[in-house]
Amino acid sequence: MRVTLVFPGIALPGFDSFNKRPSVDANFIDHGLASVGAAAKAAGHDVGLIDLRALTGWDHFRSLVRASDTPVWGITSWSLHYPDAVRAMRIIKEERPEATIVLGGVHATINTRQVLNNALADHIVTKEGEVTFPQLLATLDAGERPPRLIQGEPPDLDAIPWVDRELFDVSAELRTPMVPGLPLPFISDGGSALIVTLAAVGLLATFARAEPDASRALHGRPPDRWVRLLWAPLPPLPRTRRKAERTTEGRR
Ligand code: B12
Repeated sequence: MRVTLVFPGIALPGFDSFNKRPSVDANFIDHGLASVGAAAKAAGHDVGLIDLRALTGWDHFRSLVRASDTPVWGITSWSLHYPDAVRAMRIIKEERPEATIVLGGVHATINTRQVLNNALADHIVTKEGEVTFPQLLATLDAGERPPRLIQGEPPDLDAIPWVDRELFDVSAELRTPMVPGLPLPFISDGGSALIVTLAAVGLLATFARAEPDASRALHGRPPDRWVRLLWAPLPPLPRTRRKAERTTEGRR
C-alpha cells in the first residue's frame, strides 16, 4: 500500500530551510517517522515523505497533495509541531477527502484527548508505531475499518529495522554540526585549539613518566643515547621507596 509520511517540523526553522539553513532544527531527521517508515517499508509498503522544511510554503504543500493519489497519509507531531500538523491534515482533507490520515508521535501520545477532538485525524496511534503502523496499513489495505484510537504495541528493538535515514536525505544532517563552534577533539576548525591541546598532552605525558611505576620501568631499560637526546632525560626514581628499601636493608 502507498503511504506518504509528513514531517511538519517548520515551527522553528520555517519553510525552505532544509539543507539551506545551517541549523540543527532545519536539518535533523525525525527518528520517529524514519523508524515507522522503515517498518512499513520492511512490511512491503511503498513509503514516501514530505518534509515541510523542504517546501517553499503551504501552497507548495497543497500542490503536492493535489498531484498525489496516495491513499494513506502518516503524520507525526511533537507538541510544537501540532498547529502545522493540523494545517497539513486540513489541506489533505480539502484536496483528497477520500484519503485516510493517521496521526502519531509524541503529541498524540501525551495529549491524546486534544487530538481525539480533532476530526481531521482518521486514526490516532499513541506510543510506539513500528509494529502497529504496518499492521494498520495492512488492515486498511484489506478494506477493513480499524478503530480510531490505537495504542501502539512496544516493538522488540532487536527485531525492528534500522531507521530509514535515506527517507530524509541524511547528508543535510551530517553537514550540520550539533553545536556550531565547539572545537573537534584535538584539532579545531582554525587549528588554535591544537596548540593548547598539544601543550596539555605534553604536560600530562611528563606527569605520567614521573609516576613511580613508570619511572622505575623507564630506568629498568634505559633508552639509548639518541633517544635520550631527542626525547627527554629519564625521570628521577621515586625517592621515598628507595629510602624505605635502604632502611629495610640496613635492618637486615
Ligand atoms: C533527539 C531529540 C531531539 C533532537 C532531534 C535530533 C534527531 N535527529 O532526532 C534535537 C536536539 C534536534 C531536539 C530538538 C528539540 N526537542 Co527534542 N527530543 C529528542 C528526544 C531525546 C528523542 C526523540 C527521538 O528520536 N525518539 C525516538 C523515536 C523513534 O521516537 P518518537 O519520535 O517518539 O517516535 C515513535 C512514536 O512516537 C511513534 N510515532 C512517531 N511519529 C509517528 C507517526 C505515525 C504516523 C505513527 C503511526 C507513529 C508515530 O512511533 C515512533 C516509533 O516508535 C526526545 C525525548 C524522547 N525520549 O523521545 C526529545 C523531545 C521529542 N524533544 C522535545 C523538545 C521540546 C524539543 C525542542 C522544542 C527543544 C527546544 N526548546 O529547542 C526542540 C525542537 C526541535 C524542532 N525544531 O522541532 C520534547 C517534545 C515534547 C512535546 N510535548 O512534544 C521531547 C519529548 C523531550 C521532552 N521530554 O521534553 N530534540
